[in-house]
Amino acid sequence: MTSFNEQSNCLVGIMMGSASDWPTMEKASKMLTDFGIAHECKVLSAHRTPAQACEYAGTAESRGIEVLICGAGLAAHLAGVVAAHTTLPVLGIPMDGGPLKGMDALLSTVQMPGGIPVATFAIGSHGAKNAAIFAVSILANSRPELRQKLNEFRKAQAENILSSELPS
Ligand code: RP5
Repeated sequence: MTSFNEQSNCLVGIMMGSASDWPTMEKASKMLTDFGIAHECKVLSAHRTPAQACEYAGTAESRGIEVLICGAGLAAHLAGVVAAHTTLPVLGIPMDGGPLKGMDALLSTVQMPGGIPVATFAIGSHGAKNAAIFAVSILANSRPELRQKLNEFRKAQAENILSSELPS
């Protein structure tokens, strides 16, 4: 069985229920890379590898991780199960796709019973991107250089919008 007992140099753990989630979750990974945040990406399922998913969640804090980002689709229980095994902030991203286009995953992720919170983001790629930015803003609370990078990111984003040109 996989064991998660080595200290990590990563601040963020990205988990996803299936490798098929990677095209979406890659957006979160890329955003963290852009901010220079060390992170690791794992395929671990609440349903199909429950013991390993719980072990990863339960050992994350002691291994040095500060934020967990979880993406899952369909009856998406990963973020909730992970949150049940750690008091680290857990950011949940409902995957799009499937017959219900991600509405099933959205409701499964967001409707946590009181006491075990999951911060739930938009369905799909926008959620993945925003979860990573939100992770940066959490980490920035104790890292002024990251706060500075976030402010620069916002400024560049605004300049990009203001300089948009439409086809004539
Ligand atoms: C969920 O089931 C995964 O997170 C994925 O979004 C969905 C489908 O998984 P695969 O059948 O593609 O492995 O647990």
